Amino acid sequence: MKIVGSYVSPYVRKVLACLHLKGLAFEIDPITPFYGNDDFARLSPLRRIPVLIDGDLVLTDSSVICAYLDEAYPGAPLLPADPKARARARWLEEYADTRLGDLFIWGLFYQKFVHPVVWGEPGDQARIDRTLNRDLPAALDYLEGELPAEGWLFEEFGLADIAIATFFRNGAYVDFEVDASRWPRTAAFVARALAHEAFAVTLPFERVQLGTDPKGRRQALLAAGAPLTAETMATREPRRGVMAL
Ligand SMILES: N[C@@H](CCC(=O)N[C@@H](CS)C(=O)NCC(=O)O)C(=O)O
Repeated sequence: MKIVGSYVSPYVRKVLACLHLKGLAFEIDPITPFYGNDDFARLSPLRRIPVLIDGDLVLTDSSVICAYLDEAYPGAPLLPADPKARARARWLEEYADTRLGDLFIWGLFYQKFVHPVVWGEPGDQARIDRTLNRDLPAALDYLEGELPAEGWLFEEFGLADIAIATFFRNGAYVDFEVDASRWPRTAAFVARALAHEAFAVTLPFERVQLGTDPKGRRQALLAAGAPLTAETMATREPRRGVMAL
């Protein structure tokens, strides 16, 4: 099985955590989506990461990938068994992918980190302010009412926990911390979930990915033990994405 996409992407991290829970081995081509070549564009029509390649099957979109993994590799289920609980888990996954993705990635991480690095110009400060002052607090109010005081959303640690927690690591990369006095459950849940082994195993590779320049990155990741593919779909020059940015 192959994964295409940077260790630092929250959607890639989500898929890697699910692969870890399932005990599935994989190789990874950890590219940033804006630096994908024509082969990447053919595999991922929206030029987004993650991409999963399993034999002759190519999937793009973390939710589709995780659903496939759960159906094709039934050990260690990612969703609870009860239909109502499953539906609620899917909703929380969808909420995280869409709303938390919009806030943490496009509102903060992209503006504060990716945009300056990739395009060499500052991100949208008005959007950062709106995210921090208005939209993210509203999302945290919602999560505070949904997340458990202890343990996980459902009996076992699974997809819904992963889908939510992954975004907070990108938040931390741009200095966002949950205010524990205002959102105590959320702050404790995020700390607990991100400390889970499924997230801990890829953290060293994230640090390498963030701490090295593109020229030395593959070598540094290999030296750290990352299971890299032999070939990469990375290019030197960035290209604008297919979607809004
Ligand atoms: N719904 C998709 C979202 C994936 C996504 O937005 N990935 C980002 C990286 S974190 C990306 O590839 N962005 C490039 C772009 O949109 O041009 C999923 O769940 O996989």
